[in-house]
Amino acid sequence: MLNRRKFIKSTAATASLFAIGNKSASGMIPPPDIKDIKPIVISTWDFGIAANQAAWKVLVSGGRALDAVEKGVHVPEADPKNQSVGYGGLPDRDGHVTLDACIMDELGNCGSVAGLEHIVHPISVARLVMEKTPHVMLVGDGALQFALENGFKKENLLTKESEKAWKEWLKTAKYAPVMNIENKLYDKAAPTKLPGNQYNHDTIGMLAIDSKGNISGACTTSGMAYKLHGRVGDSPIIGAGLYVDNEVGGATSTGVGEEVIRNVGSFLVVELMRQGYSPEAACKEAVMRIIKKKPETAKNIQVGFLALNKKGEYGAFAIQKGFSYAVCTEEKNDLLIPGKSYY
Ligand code: SD4
Repeated sequence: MLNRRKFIKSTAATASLFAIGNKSASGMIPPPDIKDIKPIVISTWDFGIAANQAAWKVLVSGGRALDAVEKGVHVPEADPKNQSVGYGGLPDRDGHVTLDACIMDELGNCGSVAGLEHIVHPISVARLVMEKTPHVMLVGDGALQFALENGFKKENLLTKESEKAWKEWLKTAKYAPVMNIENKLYDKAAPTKLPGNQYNHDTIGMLAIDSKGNISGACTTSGMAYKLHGRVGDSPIIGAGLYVDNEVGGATSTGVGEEVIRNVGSFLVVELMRQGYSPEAACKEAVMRIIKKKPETAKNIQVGFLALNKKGEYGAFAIQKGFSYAVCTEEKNDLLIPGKSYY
């Protein structure tokens, strides 16, 4: 039971969170004045810097946030050095590179693919699912068939480096994710020198606001390295790895997808922002749900959330230290910010 002191403290905290949100009597957050709207793009991890630059080109020329996030995440998807997204991603335990991605626009439209093989840009397949079908999600062979029917080229996504790392991992075949390896991975000149079982996971989640004030988001990954064939993480699941509500803002996640799915993480972050939480406070609360439910598990895993509200305010929070995100605006280009963390 709450004692009086704790109650006063939590009431005060709630009040200040509501003050941040500036809600109207109807409970809705009033939209910002159109003249205050400035384009912005944010994304997870170090590789977000290059991805944001590509997205920014679209935003600065008056393009739609949806196009910006698609173009933005194409950068890590096509980069063979990035072993956690798209081409060059680390395979599952059977040697298949299987990709998960989803995209969501300002109208609440969304599309997703999971367990997609042989296609360098799963995000664009997800967008086509959104735009050309009455469905939200296609998986596995069906997603591949749909991609091929729509002109995508079948390619081998397993690079020599990733194959070598997988073969190294097969020697012990021990699935032991090591947290905080994510942001070290990308910059490594010779990543295969890391012991195979140290490859963890890493995802790009991107959120953007365009000059009309509309928000869209994208999330794409090769998922957990050496996962069971058929395993799907949070990244292609709307509400878990990504959620956008144009009245409120957007959120995305990275880290151990199972915990994000269990807590419907990104939807939770957006709903907390709707209630008046700042982006960082909303991300922190979502992280705290994971920690409260499974404190022992949480000690050894990483989950990070990144959020952007309708006013262009952003924030992040992760379980462990080491999470970073990139921000690109008119004033700040390529800024990389360490996310705050519980530990
Ligand atoms: C997954 N959430 O497949 C993804 C992986 C990830 O940072 O985000 N890693 O569970």
